Amino acid sequence: MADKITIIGPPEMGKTTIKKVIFEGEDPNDLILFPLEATIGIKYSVHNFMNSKVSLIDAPGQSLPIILHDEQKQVLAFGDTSAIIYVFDYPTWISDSQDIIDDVRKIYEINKKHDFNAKIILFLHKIDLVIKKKIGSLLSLIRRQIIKQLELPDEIPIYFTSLHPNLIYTTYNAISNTISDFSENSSVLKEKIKAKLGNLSKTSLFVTNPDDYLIIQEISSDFDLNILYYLYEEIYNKSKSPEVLIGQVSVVDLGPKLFHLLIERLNDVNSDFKYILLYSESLEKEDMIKILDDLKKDLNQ
Ligand SMILES: Nc1nc2c(ncn2[C@@H]2O[C@H](COP(=O)(O)OP(=O)(O)O)[C@@H](O)[C@H]2O)c(=O)[nH]1
Ligand SMILES: [Mg+2]
Repeated sequence: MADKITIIGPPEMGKTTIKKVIFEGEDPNDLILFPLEATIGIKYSVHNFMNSKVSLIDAPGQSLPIILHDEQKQVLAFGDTSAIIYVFDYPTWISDSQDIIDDVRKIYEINKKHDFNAKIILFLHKIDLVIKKKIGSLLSLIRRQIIKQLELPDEIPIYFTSLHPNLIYTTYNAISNTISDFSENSSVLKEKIKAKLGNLSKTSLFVTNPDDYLIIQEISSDFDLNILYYLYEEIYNKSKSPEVLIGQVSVVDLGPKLFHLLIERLNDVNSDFKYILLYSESLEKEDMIKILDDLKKDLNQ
């Protein structure tokens, strides 16, 4: 059975572009140069993604107010969905944050009222438009603002996304995290990685799939989020030719900080995965090798 995901939000936020790039393999550069026509009518499509079948609903922005007020349309758009992804962009958050908050609250109420039991997930999109120097701290601040203004009883996951080539992993990561909650293989790996990272410091682990999508990202609790966005760029470049680096710890210079990096193959353990990348500011080479060794052994059992 396909997992049904609804992508919704105001017009011009990037919903259809996300769908085209992530699920239909279109080149994001082409779509930024030649933007898509506005979506007219609710669009249904079915895709294969990470061993899951995903059925997508791309709702046109113009229809959002109608859906939010019409019960029948709500059942069409949100009934049986595993997840509702609400997309809004950075410029709109800056200029019209109250409208965004009102929409999300409304979706939350609808989901409760009809017992749809969908996960509500927020994508703050186009973060390439954020001034790069401040990106990490600014996004942490925005996350706190959103949570505070929403005043909801449950915490809603917020992902910061972009289709800019250097940041495209943010979008793959957000989508695959949403979907991997339904995919058994990657949730097992995610739990194992989480357990490994539990007591480590300033360390992060990433896993890619055979299509070079970043499908798992786990970071230790003290990891500097400012660095995360530089790391995406780094991973994007490394993933083009990782073979030379496999199995040996190298040093990566990320602005003010130096990291140790270890890449290992993971497709010998499970063909859903390709590489695992371990970045650490604190670990020694031997420890890094041991961590990935243990993790692979653990997965082999
Ligand atoms: N800067 C920037 N522009 C984007 C990004 N994603 C989409 N866009 C642009 O946003 C505009 C609206 O995109 P579209 O997918 O049609 O929006 P929709 O109405 O929400 O479906 C287009 O001009 C896209 O090229 C992004 O990550 N960064
Ligand atoms: Mg659209």
